[in-house]
Amino acid sequence: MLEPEESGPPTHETLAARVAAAARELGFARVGFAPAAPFGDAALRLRGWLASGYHGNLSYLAEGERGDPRALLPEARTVIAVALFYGGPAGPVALRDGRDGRDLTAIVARYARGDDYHLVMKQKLALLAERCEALAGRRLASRACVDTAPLLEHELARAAGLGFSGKSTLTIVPGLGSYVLLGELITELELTPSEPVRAGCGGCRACLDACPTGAFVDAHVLDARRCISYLTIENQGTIPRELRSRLGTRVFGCDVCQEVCPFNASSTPKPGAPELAPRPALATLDLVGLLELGAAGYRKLVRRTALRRVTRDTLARNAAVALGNTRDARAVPPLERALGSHPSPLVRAHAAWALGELGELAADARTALAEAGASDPDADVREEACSALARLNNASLAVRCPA
Ligand code: B12
Ligand code: SF4
Ligand code: SF4
Repeated sequence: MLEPEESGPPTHETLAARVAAAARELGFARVGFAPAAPFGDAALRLRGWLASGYHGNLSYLAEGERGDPRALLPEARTVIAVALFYGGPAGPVALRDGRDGRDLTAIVARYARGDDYHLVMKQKLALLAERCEALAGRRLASRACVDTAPLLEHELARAAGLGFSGKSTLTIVPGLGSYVLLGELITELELTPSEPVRAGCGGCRACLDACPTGAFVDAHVLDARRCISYLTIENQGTIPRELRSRLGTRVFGCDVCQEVCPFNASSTPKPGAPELAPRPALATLDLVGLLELGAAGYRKLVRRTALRRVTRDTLARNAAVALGNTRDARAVPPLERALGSHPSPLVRAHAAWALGELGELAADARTALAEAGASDPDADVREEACSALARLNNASLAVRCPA
């Protein structure tokens, strides 16, 4: 039997203050409350965005009623929106920009270097739900959401006063920046709504100009199909050729639009979630090791991390592209091995492209490319190998693909 913490029912405001304190104790850097009501404009904007095709293969974004939390919990009165900070102190690897490809280390986006935030967030939200019940002195219908539930999380964060929508489309929390992950506890508990944040980007447009793939159609509008996060994680097939060189050595996600954001520039220590702190294995991941990762190594690497979302072949495909972007001769032998013997045609095709990208450094790989161009069982691999060979030979062919 649950007991209230004091006799006499607390006001919605007192309860809100107590819930906020409980959330902070659980490690959330910020918490806010929004009435569980439809969003209106935001749902309309989402429909326009989908109609433009910017979502690519993310068809789940068109499913469900993302603009009303009550579609997920009919009894809902309040959405408790929370932010988990993961920016933490960043070492040289964490800050390095891979576009110049200075070594053979892969870049994994910051949010994915520690434990999988879905697991961390869900666990903390479950504890928060228990604390809410203890504070209310009764059972409460509630639903914990992070990322995967059909909800516009930026809108909820804004409505609950956590932050504002940056031109990067990301939620920026004043005093914390954008290196936060969002979660929600939809509850039947009535809590006084939080004040919205009155701030914005002003005249800044650093993220729009810095994006390596030119993924922003406009301020606040992203073409997901061009975003490196989409290309390296959501897209399990071929990475469009014209975008590959823009990936640098990023193999899982991208942080450029956050690295340049002035709201992330402060070095004041912030209340980060220890579970999201970088694991050494992910902060300094070797590209050759990733290309040649075996089944057991893959399981060990991705266990309880966000990398679980992608297959071993997708990681190897990304590693092949990244090796092609290193401009480093040490990338040639592993790429040649992958071209000759990787079981996945997707990986072989991207390895062929990468050898072509290495130019003169990969001169010794001409024979391997010609062989693949002539006899690989997969038509895409043959095509990529011939195209890479033509680039290596600069059209004056020493070794040719068959006509
Ligand atoms: C699909 C998705 C992606 C897609 C598309 C991203 C996008 N911007 O739409 C891809 C795979 C590209 C992606 C990438 C990343 N993602 Co993501 N993603 C999502 C997801 C699941 C849905 C987002 C969505 O609904 N997109 C559809 C578009 C239309 O919605 P929207 O961006 O919210 O657009 C609104 C605004 O732009 C606004 N708007 C439009 N015009 C205007 C004009 C003005 C003036 C204003 C104020 C607003 C405004 O209206 C739209 C509707 O409300 C959310 C989780 C969730 N359930 O919400 C996480 C989420 C947004 N992702 C997250 C993260 C961390 C990332 C990455 C940083 C990961 C990485 N390091 O690689 C990148 C960042 C890229 C970027 N600049 O957005 C976090 C963001 C945390 C934060 N601080 O904001 C979220 C919230 C997940 C989470 N639970 O924490 N993501
Ligand atoms: S995450 Fe990278 S690729 Fe995606 S919008 Fe931001 S800067 Fe561009
Ligand atoms: S970089 Fe500038 S424009 Fe982009 S989100 Fe940050 S403040 Fe806004």
